Amino acid sequence: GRQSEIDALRAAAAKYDRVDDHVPVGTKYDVLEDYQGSYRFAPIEEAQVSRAMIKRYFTNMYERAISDVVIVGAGSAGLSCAYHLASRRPELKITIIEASVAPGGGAWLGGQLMTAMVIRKPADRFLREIGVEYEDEGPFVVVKHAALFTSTLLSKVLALPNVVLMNATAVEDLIIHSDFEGKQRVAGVVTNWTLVALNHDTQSCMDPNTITAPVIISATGHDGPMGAFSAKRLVSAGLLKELGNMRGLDMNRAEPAIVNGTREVTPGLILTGMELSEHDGSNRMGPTFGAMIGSGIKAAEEAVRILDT
Ligand code: AHZ
Repeated sequence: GRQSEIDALRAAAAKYDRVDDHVPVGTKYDVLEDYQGSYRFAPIEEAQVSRAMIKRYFTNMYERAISDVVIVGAGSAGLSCAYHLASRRPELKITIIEASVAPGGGAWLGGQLMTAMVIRKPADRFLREIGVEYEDEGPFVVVKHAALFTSTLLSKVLALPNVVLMNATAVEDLIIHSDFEGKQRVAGVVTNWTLVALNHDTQSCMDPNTITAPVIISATGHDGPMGAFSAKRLVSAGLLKELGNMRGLDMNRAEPAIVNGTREVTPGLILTGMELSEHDGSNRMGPTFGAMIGSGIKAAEEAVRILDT
């Protein structure tokens, strides 16, 4: 009857996330998907667009100020870790902080700006899990474009309801607490919008923000303008004597060293991906990505072990 018609119209109107009082509840939107020149959109107010974004962004910031796991860096290792952890533990609040506007790190290309991506077995199992096609070359597989791997993985990670990704946001420092015996533990990260972080030398102090979590997983890559962030901070904070520094390229040594070495390097902080090579002084592998997947999965399992004990 009339009441169910009104309810249906209300439900339709609610989808537009209205600014209160502007569009009367029950308005039947005159939309038309027509590509012959009569295409008509549902009406909108500019403030509705602002509020739709602001409300969600700041709700995320508010809720994720206390997270279960923070992953720093959304490259191939960080994203593999996020997928493995978030898909298996839906109750965990997993927050990914990525300094760049574009998540994905170095995994948009294979090597030397070429497109194909090589992944050594047995890490090909992960490709089947996320549904990325490849060519089998015996000991390794080849994905036709690294962007196919990265975009698929990214879309799977972002579709998981327990994951929040804050990109264009840099981790500027670690929160380090001491217990009554003086034993130190990484207890969170200090964040700022990347454009603010880039301007610390040109502006007076622009203070950062914080996120606390029982487990921080750092996946910021090897040394570079931003890379190896947490490993370097452990040194300057006095928690690590010196960096091992990434060694020369040796694919057969590098990949197992990174996967098997992935661990909680200091209480509360797990290192994964190429950041670990700077901490441990292990070799680089160049453009072969199986170790980033394996290390990300190992980091996820380490996080579960810490959270469950
Ligand atoms: O933007 C960085 C990138 O997306 C991000 N990042 C770095 N510092 C950050 C900070 N706060 C927030 N302070 C930060 N985000 O971390 C991401 C690192 O991704 P990556 O692709 O550089 O590292 P990865 O370890 O995931 O993958 C390494 C891939 C490599 S390098 C290599 C070699 O040189 O031989 N071989 C492989 C497979």
